[in-house]
Amino acid sequence: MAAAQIDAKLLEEIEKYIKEHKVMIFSKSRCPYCVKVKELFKSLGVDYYALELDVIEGGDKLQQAMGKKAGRTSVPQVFIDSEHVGGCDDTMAAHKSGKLNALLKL
Ligand SMILES: N[C@@H](CCC(=O)N[C@@H](CS)C(=O)NCC(=O)O)C(=O)O
Repeated sequence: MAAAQIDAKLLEEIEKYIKEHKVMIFSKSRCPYCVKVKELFKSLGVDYYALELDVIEGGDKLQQAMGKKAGRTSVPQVFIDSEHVGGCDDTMAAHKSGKLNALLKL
């Protein structure tokens, strides 16, 4: 398969995850920033879906493709109702500013 086709397939997969889960976190199981955002959502009583890219097969490829979707390949990357919130710092800032609660309709 050509590289462009592989990229398109990976992006499609990313979009599917984002569409299917109200709160979608692209994460890694041992990443402290990922743990922090998951703890935040837990403390808010909000369900989320975390895809642990270091656990699933092909997670590294999805992580690279995330660069095209989110402009960054670091984890975590958080999406709420398909809106890109960002990484851990962005999510914490959004919580502080009230944007997160607004997105979550809390
Ligand atoms: N400032 C970033 C820090 C995120 C970060 O440094 N994540 C590390 C994992 S703990 C990362 O993505 N490293 C590259 C990798 O794991 O491939 C944020 O707030 O999300």
